[in-house]
Amino acid sequence: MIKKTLFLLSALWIFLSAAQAQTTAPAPCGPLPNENQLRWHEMEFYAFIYFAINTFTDQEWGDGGNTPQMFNPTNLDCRQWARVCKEAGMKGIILTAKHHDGFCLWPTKYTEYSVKNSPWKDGKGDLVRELSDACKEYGLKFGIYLSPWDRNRADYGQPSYITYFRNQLKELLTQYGDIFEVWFDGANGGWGYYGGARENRNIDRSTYYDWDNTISLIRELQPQAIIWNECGPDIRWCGNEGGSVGETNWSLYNYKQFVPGEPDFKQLRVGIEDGKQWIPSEVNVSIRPGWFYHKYEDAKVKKLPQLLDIFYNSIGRNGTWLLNFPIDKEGRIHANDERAVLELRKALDEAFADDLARKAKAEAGNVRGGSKKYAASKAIDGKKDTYWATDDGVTQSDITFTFKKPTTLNRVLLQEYIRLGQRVKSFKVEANVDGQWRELARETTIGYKRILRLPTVTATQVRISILDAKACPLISNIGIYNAPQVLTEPQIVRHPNGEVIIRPADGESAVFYTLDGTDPTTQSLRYTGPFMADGVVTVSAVSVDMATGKQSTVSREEFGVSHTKWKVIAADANAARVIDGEAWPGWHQRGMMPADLVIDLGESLEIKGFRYLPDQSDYFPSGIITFYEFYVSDNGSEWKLVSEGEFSNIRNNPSWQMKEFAPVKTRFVKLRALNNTQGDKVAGYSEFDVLISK
Ligand code: FUL
Repeated sequence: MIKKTLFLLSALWIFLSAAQAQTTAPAPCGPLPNENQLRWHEMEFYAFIYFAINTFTDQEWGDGGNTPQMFNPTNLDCRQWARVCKEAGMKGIILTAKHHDGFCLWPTKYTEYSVKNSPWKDGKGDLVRELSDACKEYGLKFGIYLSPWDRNRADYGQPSYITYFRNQLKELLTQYGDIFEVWFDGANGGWGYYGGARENRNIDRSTYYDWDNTISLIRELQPQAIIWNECGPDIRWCGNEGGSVGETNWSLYNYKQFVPGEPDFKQLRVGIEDGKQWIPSEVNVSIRPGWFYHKYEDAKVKKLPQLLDIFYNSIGRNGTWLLNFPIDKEGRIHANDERAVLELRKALDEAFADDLARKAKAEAGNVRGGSKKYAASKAIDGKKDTYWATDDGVTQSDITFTFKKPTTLNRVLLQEYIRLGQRVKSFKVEANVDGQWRELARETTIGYKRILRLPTVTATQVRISILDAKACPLISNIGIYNAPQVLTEPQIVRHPNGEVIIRPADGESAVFYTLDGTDPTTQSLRYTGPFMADGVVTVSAVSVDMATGKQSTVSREEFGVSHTKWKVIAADANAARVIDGEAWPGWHQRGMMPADLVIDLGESLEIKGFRYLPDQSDYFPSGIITFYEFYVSDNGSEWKLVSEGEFSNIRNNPSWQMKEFAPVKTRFVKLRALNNTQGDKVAGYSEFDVLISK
C-alpha cells in the first residue's frame, strides 16, 4: 500500500513538474532585439525632413560649390513641421543636418559652410535647435541625418575629414538633447566642388570612414540612439527608395555583410533567416518623387492609394516607415503634402478603429502547458507583454476566432512577441463563410507586425494557422478589421484600338460609367472589364462602395478619334508609346533640337487642336517641351503652320497641355519642339492626341 502510494505520488510529481516546465517562459530563439531596437520598432511611423541649399537651387545633389547666401527661407516654421508630423500620427523627425553638399543647418564651429553665413536670421539661426525644440514641444523624438559624403570639404578623402566628420557628430550629439536615430547615407564618392578642386574623388568604402570608431563615439554620447547604416549596426535599409520591404522580412541580418555604398539590394529586402544579429529594416521614401523640394512636383505628391500601399508594404511587413517631407522655399511643409499625409491618417484611423477580434472568442489548438498564462485570449487582450504560446517543439498550431454573428472583415494584423526572437516561417488565414472554410492568405514571416489586406468576406469564424516556425510560436497580438474601401476617382485610359480600361484605386470598389458626358450613378453601366468605345466619346466613371453606397468624385476623359489607324513616323519602335493611351512609359527623341514628332492619322480628319502630355517619369523627367510649332499636311511633305507658342508653367506643372486653333482638315500632323525646360537636345512625350472638330 505504502509502495503504491509512493509510486502514485512520484508519478504525480513527475506529471506536475512536466506541466510546470511547460508553463515556464519559452526559451529565447536566435538573435534578440535590444531595448533601443524594441523602442524603435514601436515607433513604427516617423518623418524625414529634407532641407538644404538644394531647396533653393532645385537640385537633388548640390555639388558643394553653391554659396550659403542662397539659403534664405522666408517663412521658416519648424513648429509647423512638428505639428503636421504629430497630427499624422508620427512619433519622431529625422533632419538632414548636412546633406552631400556639405551645407550645415546648424552653426557648427568647424566650417564656414553653414547657416551662420546665410541671410536666414542674419546668420544667427540654428535650424537643428529650432527643430529639436519643436519636437520637444510636440512630444516627438528627434534624430539626425549627417551625410558621410561631403562635396564641399577640401579635405574629403583625407584622414582629417574623418576628424571633421566626428567633430560635427559630437556637436549634434551633445547640444540638442536626446537623439533617437542617427542616419548615415550610403551615397558617397564622385564629382564635387571639394574646396574649389572641382574634381572626381573616390574613397575606399571599406576603410575610409572607420565606422567602428564612429559607432563607439555614438554609443558613448547617445547610448539610447539607433544607428542606421545600409547594413546595420542597429537597423538596415530595405533596399529601395520606392516604399516597400519584402513580404518575407526577417529582422535578422549579418552586420558588415557588405560595405555601405555597395548594397545587396535583394537580400536587404527580405533579411536573412539565420542572420547573426537583430537588424530590422526601415523603409525610407519621399512623399514626392524627389527628396528635396521642387515646385514642379507640387502636383506629384503621393496620393492616398499610393500612401496606403506604402503603409501596408512597410509597417504591414515588419518594417518601420520613414516618410520624407521636402521643405519648400518658404521653409514649410507644403499644403499638398500636409493634406496628403493627413488624409492618410484619417484613412488609417478609419481602417483600424474597430478591432473585431476583441469581440470574438479565441481558442487555440495548442496552449503551452494548458496554462491560462499562454492562452489564446492573450493575443487579444491588448497587452504587448502577454502572448499565446504553444508547447516546446510544437511549431504548427492554430488559433480560431468565433464571432457572435456573421462579421464582415478584410484585414488581419499579427504581432509576434519579438523579445524572445522572430520565429514564424509560414502561416495561413482562413475564414468560415457560409459553413465552408475558405483560405484567404498564405504567407511567410510575421515579426514585430504584419498586416494583411484580404478580400472582404462575411464570416462566422477566422482561423490563423501557424504552418512552420523556428520554435514554438509566440503571438502577442491579433487584430481583425473591416477597412472601408478607398474611394478616389478611377483612372480612365483608352488604348489605340479603342479599348477603354477603367482602374479604381481599390480593387473591391464597383465602377459605373457613362459614355454621353453625364455623371454616372449606380443605375449606369457597371464596369466589368475593358470595353470598346471607338471614335469621339466622353467616358465618365465613378467608384462605389456597394455596401455603404459611398461614391468617389467623377473622373472624365474626352477621347477624340481612336488611334487604330495612326502611325508615329520614326525609326524607333518605342515611338508608338506616344499614342498608346498609357501615360507611362513614354518616349524620348535625343540628339536634336528642334525635334519633330510626326504622325500619320491614316485618314483625313478635321481637327481643331492637339494635346500633349510631357514625360511623367517620377525621377528626373526630361525633354519637357516649352516652345513649339504645330503643322498639318495632306501628304507628309508639304507642311502648313497652324499653331505656335509656349506651354506655360509646364516645368512646375507637367500635366496635359491643350492648344486649339481654327479647324483644319489634315492627314498628317507634326509637333515641333523648339526647346525644352533643361536647354538640352531631348524631346520627351508621354502622350499625344488631336482634338477633333465635332
Ligand atoms: C540617397 C541619397 O543620395 C539621396 O539624396 C537621399 O539622401 C536618399 C535618402 O539616399 O542615397
